[in-house]
Amino acid sequence: MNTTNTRDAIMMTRRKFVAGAATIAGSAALLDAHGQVKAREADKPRETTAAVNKNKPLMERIDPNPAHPPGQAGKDYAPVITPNGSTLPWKIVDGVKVYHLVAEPVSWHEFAPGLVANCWGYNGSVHGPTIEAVEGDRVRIYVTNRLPAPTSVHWHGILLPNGMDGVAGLNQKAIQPGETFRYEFTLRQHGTHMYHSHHDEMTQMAMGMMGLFIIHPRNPKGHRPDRDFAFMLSEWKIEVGASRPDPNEMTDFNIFTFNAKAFPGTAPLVAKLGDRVRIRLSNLSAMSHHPIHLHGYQFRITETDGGQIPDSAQQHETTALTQVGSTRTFDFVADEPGDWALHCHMTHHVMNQMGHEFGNLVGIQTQGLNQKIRQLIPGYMVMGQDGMGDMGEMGMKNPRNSIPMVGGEGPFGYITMGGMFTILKVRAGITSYEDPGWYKHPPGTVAEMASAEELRRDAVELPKDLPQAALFKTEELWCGAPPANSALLAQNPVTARIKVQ
Ligand SMILES: [Cu+2]
Repeated sequence: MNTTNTRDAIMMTRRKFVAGAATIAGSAALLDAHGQVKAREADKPRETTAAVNKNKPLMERIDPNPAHPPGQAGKDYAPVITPNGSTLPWKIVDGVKVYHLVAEPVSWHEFAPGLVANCWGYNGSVHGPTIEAVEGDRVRIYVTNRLPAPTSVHWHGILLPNGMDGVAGLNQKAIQPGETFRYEFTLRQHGTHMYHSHHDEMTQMAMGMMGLFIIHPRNPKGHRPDRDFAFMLSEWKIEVGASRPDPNEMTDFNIFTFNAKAFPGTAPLVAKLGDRVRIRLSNLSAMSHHPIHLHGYQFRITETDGGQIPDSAQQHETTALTQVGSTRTFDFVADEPGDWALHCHMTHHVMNQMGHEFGNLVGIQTQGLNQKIRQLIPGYMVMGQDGMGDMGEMGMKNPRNSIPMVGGEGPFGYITMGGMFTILKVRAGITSYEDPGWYKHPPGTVAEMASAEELRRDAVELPKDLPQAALFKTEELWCGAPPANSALLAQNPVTARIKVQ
């Protein structure tokens, strides 16, 4: 399409629009019913555009919302970061940003070291790459179907003509295997949005078919973020040892992910001290809402996928509840250095596969139980008597293709978290955003075991019946040597009695 002609067409449309609006406003004034007036006004641009577009071939029809020149990274916006993910490349053809998504099976997506599965995604990744654009951009997105099943793509939360909305059967034909469809629209909003399959959603979304769609403002108000992180939250059922997610699961999910990764597979978020940080959360889980909690900071939720929240209405929070099918964006200044947890506060969402199917043994004294059960089940291992925190670090051999309930090594021992968990690393004096390693705390700023002298000084009375857990922590139950740095064992006189049962 010739640029000059387009501009003329747009100008013509605007004139007609203004004229049409005046006519409608005039007739609207005669109407009593406010609702009718509103309905008429909502119809205006479409009627006007329809008139302009009448008898024009499809490719020459104009959008009611004229496009701006394509927004440029660095000039018009600071690119968003998708931890553990990527941004979909595009090219510009005649002023239109052209993208190409390929819906396809993705072999052996790794959720965390030790757990891989055959999923479905886009362009070889699970979830699909992030689509990034600028308000006012005209976008043309080709979708090629390499799946063994029909599919379609819905642009979730994005304002667009009805025929581009992507609900197979309702707004378009399903894209059959081997076919390529074209979606094209002008972005009339900015914010954090999503895309996902809208054909056999239950199956296709459970297999991973979703991604982020970030639209930057054309004329941003205030400061741009220095670090702009975007997450897709999702949940999966992958039976221990299975090689595919189970789309039929309705309630009992066992893998919870940030950008399709479970801790310790999640990348840390690195910021320099003083950076303005934005975190965008979007949730396309099958069934769960996720209250995502950031340690060490207060923040303001600045927008949802329904738009910007006026300054006066922004609440200060430490947790952003992101319900299914929606997004939440929050901003803060990273002014406190350290390694800060960022995680879902549903406690079962910060665990991995193997926390689900055990009897409750908390509080049960289990000494000798291994031997008895092993007479019936060779290799049986008792676990859970002190909670599940030890499970990851026991060093037990996991079943094939599975990850322990929790876990990753931290600077002070095992981090008893899994699933939707990652770490915001705020550092002074860093020159790159590479993982800076663990935070080095200034001396005297780490919680540690109280000394006898301190307890005496502050007259802290200890209960008489302190747990003697070390009595029961035999080598066998620790599945190897007891942890050398256990404060309990180091302090407890029963250390010498630890033995193999
Ligand atoms: Cu959650």
